Amino acid sequence: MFKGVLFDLDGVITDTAEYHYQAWKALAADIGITIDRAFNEQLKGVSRDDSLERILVHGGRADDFSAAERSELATKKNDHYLQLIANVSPQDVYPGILDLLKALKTHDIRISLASASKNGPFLLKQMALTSYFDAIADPAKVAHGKPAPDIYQLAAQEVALAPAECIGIEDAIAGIEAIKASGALPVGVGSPVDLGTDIALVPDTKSLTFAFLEQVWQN
Ligand code: B16
Ligand code: MG
Repeated sequence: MFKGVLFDLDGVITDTAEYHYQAWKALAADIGITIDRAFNEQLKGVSRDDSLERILVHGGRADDFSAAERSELATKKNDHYLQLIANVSPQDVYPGILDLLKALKTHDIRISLASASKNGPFLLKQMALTSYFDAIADPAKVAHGKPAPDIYQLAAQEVALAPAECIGIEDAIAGIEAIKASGALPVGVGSPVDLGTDIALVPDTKSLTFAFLEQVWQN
């Protein structure tokens, strides 16, 4: 039986992936770059600085900004994002997630957050979910962002488990790659087109039940 579940946040626990997209789209438009939802798939799970780099490369402007200007752009995006998430509440928790957290607690499974977002602790608090988490891995402490395994390794370590004893749940391809590289067992929320055909998938969080995770672990 698995001993821990390592949760991504944006796109798994709540729909903040949409707010990230809106904030990046507006920021990109300010500097003459157009991004669409297909391109946005490449930003999901990717750190703030790495997301900006991908947008600048996409718009052919990778050499146009100094480090200080990039930092300003990233701050501007985050300020906008913070406005968009200011009113996030327990009602914004995705269907099935609260029941899953409760079931994991009942079965003494450790719960750890493996989000790339520096806003993760704020969001858990807004959704009244903080007390369910035994640990929150701090993305500022890891050398490499997703798709590197670092944040999943740290999330497992923070609950005194090896990744191989854990299931990781993700909505983004960068995150699925990170889980695989860490040695944890991936479960994807999304489509085979976006996340691949070689892992367990659910179309949405309603299907993320404790029984489903047990079944995935046994297969
Ligand atoms: P922040 P996750 C990721 O969160 C988001 O998917 C990604 O879009 C975002 O750029 C990244 O967090 C950093 O977030 O700017 O708030 O620090 O999916 O790993 O929970
Ligand atoms: Mg995500």
